[in-house]
Amino acid sequence: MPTSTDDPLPTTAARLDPRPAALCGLLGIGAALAVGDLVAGLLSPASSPVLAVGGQFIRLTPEWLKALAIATFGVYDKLALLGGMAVVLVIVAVVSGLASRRSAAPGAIVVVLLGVVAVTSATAAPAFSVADLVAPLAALVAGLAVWTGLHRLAMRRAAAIVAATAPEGSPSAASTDDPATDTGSGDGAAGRVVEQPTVHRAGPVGSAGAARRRFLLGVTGVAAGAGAAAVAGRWLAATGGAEASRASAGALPGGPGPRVDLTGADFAAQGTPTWLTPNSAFYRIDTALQVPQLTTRDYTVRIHGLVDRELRLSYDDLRARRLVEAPITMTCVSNEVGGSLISNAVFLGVPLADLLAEAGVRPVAEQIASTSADGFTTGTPVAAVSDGRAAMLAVAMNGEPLPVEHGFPVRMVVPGLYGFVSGCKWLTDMELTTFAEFTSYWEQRGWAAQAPVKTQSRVDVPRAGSSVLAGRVTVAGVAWAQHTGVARVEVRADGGAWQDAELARDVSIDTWRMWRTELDLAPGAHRLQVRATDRGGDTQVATPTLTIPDGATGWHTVEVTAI
Ligand SMILES: Nc1nc2c(c(=O)[nH]1)N[C@H]1C(S)=C(S)[C@@H](COP(=O)(O)O)O[C@H]1N2
Ligand SMILES: [Mo]
Repeated sequence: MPTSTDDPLPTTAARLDPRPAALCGLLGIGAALAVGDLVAGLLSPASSPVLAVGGQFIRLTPEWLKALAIATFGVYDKLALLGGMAVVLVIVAVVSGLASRRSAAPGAIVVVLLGVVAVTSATAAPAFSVADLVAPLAALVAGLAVWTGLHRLAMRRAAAIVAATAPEGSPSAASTDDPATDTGSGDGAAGRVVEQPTVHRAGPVGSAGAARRRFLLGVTGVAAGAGAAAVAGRWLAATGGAEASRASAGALPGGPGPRVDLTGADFAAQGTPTWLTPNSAFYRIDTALQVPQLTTRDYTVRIHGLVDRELRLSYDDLRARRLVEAPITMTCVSNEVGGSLISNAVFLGVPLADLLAEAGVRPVAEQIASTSADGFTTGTPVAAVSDGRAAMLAVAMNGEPLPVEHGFPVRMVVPGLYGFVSGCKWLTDMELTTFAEFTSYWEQRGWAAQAPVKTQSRVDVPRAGSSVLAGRVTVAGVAWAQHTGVARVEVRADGGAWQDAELARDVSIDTWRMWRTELDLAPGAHRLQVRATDRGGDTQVATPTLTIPDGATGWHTVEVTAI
């Protein structure tokens, strides 16, 4: 430090108060994360240290905990994870600050350890590239710099306050304005004062004020800088080009909007969902903490492996091909009986059969191993996409380019298979392979390799736990037997006789089908149940089973009170 006022007092004996100590910890770690986010926003959004660690956490989470998280938080599971991480980080930051009241070392060690966790998480990401190390390393350097800098300012502040409040006559309380009494402190600064008595020099009270101000300045500066860096990083990540690319993806054939006759397809007026799910309400499930930001310009999908001719197709190549439009109900294997992880949309895309025929799939190929831009994988049976169903590489959903969070610019959709074995979003690679050769993301975690959607039905009204007026009560909901079709839905109260429900118009065997009926309910508590039968005559399985490994079974049962 060049001037004496910068370093007025020794800090060796000082001890930080808990509050400034905790503040240093919070700001050190906060600044690290903010710089990490900013650098990631500039280079590659998914390399943000928070997202990298969150992603690694998701990959390592045991199945039971993941199932519990989805059951508890549903589509907000990622928000819950980030919230949990924030709480843990705040605790770690405060504790490491409090552990550093005498020395900066404990906090510095914590910052380095967090940096190591971020770097190892980044390297463990399936789509890792060396550039993804820049953000966590920048975070580490920024964290260390801010931590040591603020800690030093806090120590000076503490030392200055000790000096200012020390009892009269103690060496450090001596006024440096009076060199004659300044015999005890013996530090370099005081020495210089002795040599230059004309220089204005604040006394301990004045220098405590200056040290306080400098710490305050440091704290506000770091807080403002970190806040700005975090906001800029988020903004850069969110405007990674995907939304802009989507906006200019080009007019869809036939103009906007799905061409499908919706008349009589639902009983929405009586409480079922609308037959078509608006994109904004379509359920969303994926492992991506940061939605991959792809653009149509840079997009290619490679089709290779057990084929005669490898294909590499750009977005324009795909758009120039024969496109088909089909309504398809998508379902998540994690959907509990009665759950809401099911939605229906009209998808537009290139028939998978066309692409596979052009590539020349070898007879030994059993499985399509699909990879997403973020490294997620699905494994789809070749047989299922070769039987004439509307399996496709979708480019549009409900008459709009695919929403970014639903896989823009290209995803796979296969009617009748759960999403985890068929619905690869942000699709960049398809390798024809065998079941023995390839194990998909969820199969590695104990889920099935093959998973056709199980026939299911759900009561939407009356809601479970609700009260209804005794007498004739409207009961309505949805049923699905994808790629077979719903032939019949039956409802009963209190384990009594099954009663046929009225079915809405059948638009496609690949979509859900709405139903409604009326039941006579006397005052009191009632258990309502529903079951569906498919066109092959198979009635949905009564035995309740877990969602893992290949989808829940059982009859949706709701308890209501008639009053
Ligand atoms: N890239 C990627 N694709 C993915 C997933 C994922 O985690 N990452 N999840 C799959 C699962 S489990 C389901 S149920 C569907 C959900 O598709 P949606 O979010 O468009 O409803 O996407 C599938 N495709
Ligand atoms: Mo899923």
